[in-house]
Amino acid sequence: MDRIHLSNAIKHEARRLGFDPVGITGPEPPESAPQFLDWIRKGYHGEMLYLEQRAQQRLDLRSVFSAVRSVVVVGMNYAPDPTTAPAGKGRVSCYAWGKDYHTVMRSRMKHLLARVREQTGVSFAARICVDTAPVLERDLAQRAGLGWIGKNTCLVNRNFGTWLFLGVILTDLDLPLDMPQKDRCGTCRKCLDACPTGALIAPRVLDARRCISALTIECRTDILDDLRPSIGIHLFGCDECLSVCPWNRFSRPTKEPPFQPINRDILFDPPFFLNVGESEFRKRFHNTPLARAGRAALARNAAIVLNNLVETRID
Ligand code: B12
Ligand code: SF4
Repeated sequence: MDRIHLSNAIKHEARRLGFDPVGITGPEPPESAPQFLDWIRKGYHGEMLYLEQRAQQRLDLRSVFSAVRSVVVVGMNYAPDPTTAPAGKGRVSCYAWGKDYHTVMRSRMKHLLARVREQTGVSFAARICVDTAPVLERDLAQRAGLGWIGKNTCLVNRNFGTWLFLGVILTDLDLPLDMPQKDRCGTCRKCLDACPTGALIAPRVLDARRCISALTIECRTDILDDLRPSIGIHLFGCDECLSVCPWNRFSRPTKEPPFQPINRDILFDPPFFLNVGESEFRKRFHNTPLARAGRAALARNAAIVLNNLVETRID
């Protein structure tokens, strides 16, 4: 089978499995290597030391998969449906309303590889990455033509806006490459203005030490007093710099069953997270993104949100 037919078969099968957009890029070092190294040097990664420790690997895909010749990048729509959004005084980022995207995407990508091998009869080696390997997924997605890097640092797509999960398959296949898309942010700066903590310190530069997503999900220690009021009602993650993006007007709510809201009765309820015991928390949030942060972090966040609700009298 020639490389064009093989790439068409991969893309066709990927779309059949719910991935859209899909694109292919080469194994060259990331275009944004200088931005990434500068970001680490300035300490913007904060407590996420793994980003610093494995920084060199992020600049060389061969250090992750030595045989790599092409990279297939897939996206999956997780746009929220306002009509099924949980109700309550707190907020949980919509990426965390359903099942953990890491497991959903990984199992679908495994399925994709099995189907392509079976259908084409071509044998090839591959490594799947969904946040699980030191690769710059947004850089690869941008190069593979899935969209452009918005000023909020997220990959933005004309049809799906900001609501895309990304997955990467490193393969030893030599596939035809897709063209990158042009930057369509123009003069807009809505995302920079929307960030409650001023974490987007310049277009495409996020100081994660101030980002509500990093503070409420990754931070295992105390959250500094001066940042607590700006956390507002965010119990877990933050969508402020995503939801204001004008390109979301073209998005459609995801139909993927695993991304439909679960635990809707308590997901936005700060007192629930303050009081819930470990076994109830595990039972409800097993295999969801909230399990990553754990009950203690959610209780800390809930205390901050409850205090903010009292201080600002948000009803
Ligand atoms: C660490 C991490 C975080 C950290 C730091 C985020 C950050 N902006 O650096 C925190 C915890 C804050 C975070 C938050 C979120 N994350 Co996160 N996160 C990651 C992770 C694991 C690594 C990212 C990383 O390497 N950061 C270092 C910075 C410097 O790199 P970067 O974010 O990729 O940014 C690049 C661009 O900005 C680019 N760049 C800068 N200027 C320019 C200019 C040009 C011309 C070009 C081409 C590129 C470019 O250079 C950077 C380096 O390559 C990735 C998975 C992965 N392995 O890539 C997921 C990932 C980026 N996260 C994701 C998501 C969904 C989120 C949240 C939306 C979740 C939420 N709602 O709370 C928020 C979004 C916040 C935001 N504005 O970024 C998705 C993003 C999907 C997308 N469409 O972009 C990813 C890809 C996971 C996935 N597999 O889907 N995340
Ligand atoms: S809100 Fe505006 S500046 Fe930010 S990513 Fe979207 S289009 Fe770009």
